[in-house]
Amino acid sequence: MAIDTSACVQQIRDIGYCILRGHFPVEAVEAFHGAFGPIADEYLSENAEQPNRGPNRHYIALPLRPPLYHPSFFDNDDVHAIVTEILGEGAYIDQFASDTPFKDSVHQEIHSDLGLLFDEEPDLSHPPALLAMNWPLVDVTPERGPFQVAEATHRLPKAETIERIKVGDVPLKPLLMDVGDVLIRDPRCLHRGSPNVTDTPRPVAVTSFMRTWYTRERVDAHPIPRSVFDNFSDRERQVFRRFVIDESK
Ligand SMILES: O=C(O)CCC(=O)C(=O)O
Repeated sequence: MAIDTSACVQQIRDIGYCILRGHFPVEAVEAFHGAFGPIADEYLSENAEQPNRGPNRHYIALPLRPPLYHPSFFDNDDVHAIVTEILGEGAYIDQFASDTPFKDSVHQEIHSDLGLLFDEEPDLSHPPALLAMNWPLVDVTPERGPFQVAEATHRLPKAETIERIKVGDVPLKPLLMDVGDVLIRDPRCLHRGSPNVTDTPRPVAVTSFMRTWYTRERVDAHPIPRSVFDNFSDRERQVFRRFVIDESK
């Protein structure tokens, strides 16, 4: 189905996010999910007792190789159009990872995924320096710990708005998504992960598009195998240009 990318851009500006429904091929996302299982198992064999996103919730950096990598995720005309209209030409990716609440995860604190651009003006309202893109590897039901978002909070004073959310002045909306759906969001839009009460882990893929001038320390990114990078389109080479290349693979 054709996407009205200008409408998506407007939605991100107005409410902080948009969802492209049924946008990524289901088979590609299912193949990603199949490869994610063993990676998560290996990660958990060492880290299960040290959850890094709250109880039974893990952020796991991922290697960019098929089938975790698929061109429909990163060489996507609509995603590219939306990102470019908001962040300008030359936006690049600095992150490829996953967020997974497992059984018995709990509500996270309400938060933004981004520090301040200008410490001296914490409440300065400005356009986004980066956009996050998430796509679920399983259908996200109310029981599987949906991402909850407080719409239109991305340009409001953070501390005060978190208090308003806590007292129920601003609602938190659970985003129910199916495999193939794609969330593009301003990471300042206040949100939290909710509890997964099922035996089915709920991984979502995580990537971030950055304005050309914006950088942050990343210690978790896996180098991209040379053989994978060499098969990228020109646009993918451009977007992954700041990743380290592993020349041995
Ligand atoms: O995946 C989720 O439900 C939310 C994850 C999140 O916001 C975080 O860990 O910072």
